[in-house]
Amino acid sequence: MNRYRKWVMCIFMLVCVSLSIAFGAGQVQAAKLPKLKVKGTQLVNAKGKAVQLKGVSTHGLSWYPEYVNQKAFTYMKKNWKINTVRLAMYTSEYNGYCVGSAANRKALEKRIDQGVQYATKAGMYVIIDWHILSDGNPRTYEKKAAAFFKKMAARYKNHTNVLYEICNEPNGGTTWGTIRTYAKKVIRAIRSKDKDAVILVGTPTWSQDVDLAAENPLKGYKNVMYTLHFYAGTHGDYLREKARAALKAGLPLFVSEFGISDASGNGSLNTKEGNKWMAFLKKNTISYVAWNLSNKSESSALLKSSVKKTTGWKHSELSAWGMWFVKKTTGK
Ligand code: IDC
Repeated sequence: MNRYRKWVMCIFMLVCVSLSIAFGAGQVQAAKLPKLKVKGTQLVNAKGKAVQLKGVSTHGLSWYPEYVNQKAFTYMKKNWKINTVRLAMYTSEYNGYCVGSAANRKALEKRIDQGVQYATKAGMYVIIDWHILSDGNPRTYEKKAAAFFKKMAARYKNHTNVLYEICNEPNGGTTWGTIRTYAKKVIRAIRSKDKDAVILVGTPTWSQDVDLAAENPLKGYKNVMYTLHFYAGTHGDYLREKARAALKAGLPLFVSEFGISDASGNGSLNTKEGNKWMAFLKKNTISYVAWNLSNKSESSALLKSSVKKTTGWKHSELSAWGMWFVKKTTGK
């Protein structure tokens, strides 16, 4: 009898231990993706090994909120083999954060929070993108940006998987000097709450003039990278030359948005130039994020416009761009 009891106790304890390990490990896996940092021009993990993030950007969070859902993120991680989602929050266009009501701002912050939680649960990195566009100068809403990022950094300082992109695409003649001034303010706001999260800084001319940023990069801050955006239908070798020059000067680059349509997000796809870009990114281990997860009737949408599903897409439900991109990430 005594012996029998001992065995029962033993088995009971074994079950408890394995359950807690399984549960604990699950949580660790979700909440604790390896922290990233920047070393030289390269994004690396804690051991200093080069990391290349591969991801998808949402369309505007106000335009296409339905794709911010757990199943979509988990599905893309598993089936598209990507590890990053970018949450594109427009500041000025269509119910943007800086032009809508307080209720709209609250709704956007809630969507970001959901997006971060879904990405975390799916085991993905997540970029919070302050998507300036028609407001070409990031200083237009500088105070709002600093307050926003301070709030986000306080909220997510313990998330090892959150990156901050502080100005999508400065344009309209905004100089690197102006962007640099803006960046210092916003980086300070983030660093007051989070000492080391990776921060992505936009560059002049819709995040193309990385060579100009390389001439006078931000100094005294760690884990800062500079964004390079390209659309292969419009941008070819001359832009890769700028990137090469920037890398040579020691500037860490991150492709937080790209497509193979033309720069309007529409028009025909240039797969030949797209292939050249992918080879370039691979060679230099540069992270990349594809524009955009939606079924909008435009060639830069990853889904066919007839497809209403918000997850579980079959291959045939992807647009030509979606098929091309998923082939790149899966190798199939
Ligand atoms: C485009 C969207 C389009 C939307 C427009 C708003 O694809 O549906 O109507 O913005 O102005 C960028 C921008 C990105 C653009 C995209 C395509 O970061 O917001 O999205 N693009 O034009 N830079 C280069 C191309």
